[in-house]
Amino acid sequence: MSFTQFITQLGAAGAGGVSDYWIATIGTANADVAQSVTVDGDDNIYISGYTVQGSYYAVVAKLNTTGEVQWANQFGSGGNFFGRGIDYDSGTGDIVVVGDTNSGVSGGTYEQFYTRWNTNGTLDRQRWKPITGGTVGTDRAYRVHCNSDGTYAVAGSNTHSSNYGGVDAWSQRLNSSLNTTVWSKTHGQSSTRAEIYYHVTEDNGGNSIFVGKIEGASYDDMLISKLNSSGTVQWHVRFGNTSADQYAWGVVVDSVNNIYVTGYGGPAPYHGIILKFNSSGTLQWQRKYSTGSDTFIGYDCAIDSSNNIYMVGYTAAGTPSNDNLAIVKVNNSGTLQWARCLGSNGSEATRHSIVIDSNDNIVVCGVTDGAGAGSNEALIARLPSDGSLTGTYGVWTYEALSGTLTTPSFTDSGTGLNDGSFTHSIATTSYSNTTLSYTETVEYM
Ligand SMILES: [Ca+2]
Ligand SMILES: [Ca+2]
Ligand SMILES: [Ca+2]
Repeated sequence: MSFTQFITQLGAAGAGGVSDYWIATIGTANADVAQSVTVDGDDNIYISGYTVQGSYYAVVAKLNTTGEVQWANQFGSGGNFFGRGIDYDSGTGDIVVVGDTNSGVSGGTYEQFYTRWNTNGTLDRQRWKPITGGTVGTDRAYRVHCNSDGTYAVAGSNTHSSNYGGVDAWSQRLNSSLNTTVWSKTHGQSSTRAEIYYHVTEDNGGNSIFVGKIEGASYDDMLISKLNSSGTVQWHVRFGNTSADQYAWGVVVDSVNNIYVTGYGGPAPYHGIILKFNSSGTLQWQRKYSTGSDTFIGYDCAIDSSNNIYMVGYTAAGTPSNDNLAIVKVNNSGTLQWARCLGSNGSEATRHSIVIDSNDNIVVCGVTDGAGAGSNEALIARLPSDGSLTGTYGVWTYEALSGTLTTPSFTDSGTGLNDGSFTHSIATTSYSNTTLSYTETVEYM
């Protein structure tokens, strides 16, 4: 299989005749989706996601700082592979990608897989979690974080019969060889209600911070959990209200271990949510970003060297008047710095991911069906952190977004969670891995 890349440059060309800022699409005539983005020590960009070529295949790709693909791999065989979380391991200099697959799983359900890649695109190791007794459940791996001690934290969910009922939030650490669990925990209410961890990061004390959702009697709330390096729960917070759903999809910490959580909530039209907690789980401030009668959905977040927080998501506000990627920047005190909207005539609605590189540039990824080779395309953009370079570039409009940042009144209503061990084995696998060829078109605006 081969794919096509288009790069649209923003602003004036730099020393090498190319711009530091750009919007790129990568994909085939079928659906191609980017799920998560990270950067290495040289600010090269790596994305994980998937492509639909009959079955779903995981895709891992590297782009340089001017947006050109360096390599791309299609991973998987014998079933569907959803590439989801990606993170750069500064200890080994490798890239870790996790997701889930139904390959080799009876009953059409899903198990987690874990992979590690050298920065030159060589697959270093591939593992998966086979079924280990009990019922065949559906397990998901949404995000991975490479910890400072060389272990890997994975955020996900499981429906294993040894859990507390229904879907449970699943926290775990894998060892540095990706072949055994350091610890693995399931977190659930004593009911069939659903709990899920969508994201994980690490604070400066080696603790893991997991965020996601917890189902209530009528509505869902945001779930934020701190576990120490041994997997002992330090605290859980259930944040929201009883009149609408709230979900947490992004988490970062600052240099003094404050925790920032992003997501979205209802009632419709939905709005973005940004919360700040201290390291004890005590709320410092809470914000709601609304685009009026237009939906705003917040997902991932990132933090720059000045402790500004960037929330990425999508909104129906702005031009073109359909779903467009959106970024909201607030400072450490929760004051709005700017909001921007990046869109084409197609839809940019997906679970976007964001990272800030070593020069405080913004890198986002997601999807578009308004540009590129056809159907959905993976979307990657590198943008300046000062919000400049707004304008029209080919099919793209990058512009100021006029929304309001207010203070909502979400509260912690207590989680009632049980925390138990969820032991499982990890097996070596040999799924197919194919290096992809591509053609590149660069548009200078
Ligand atoms: Ca496509
Ligand atoms: Ca449950
Ligand atoms: Ca759009």
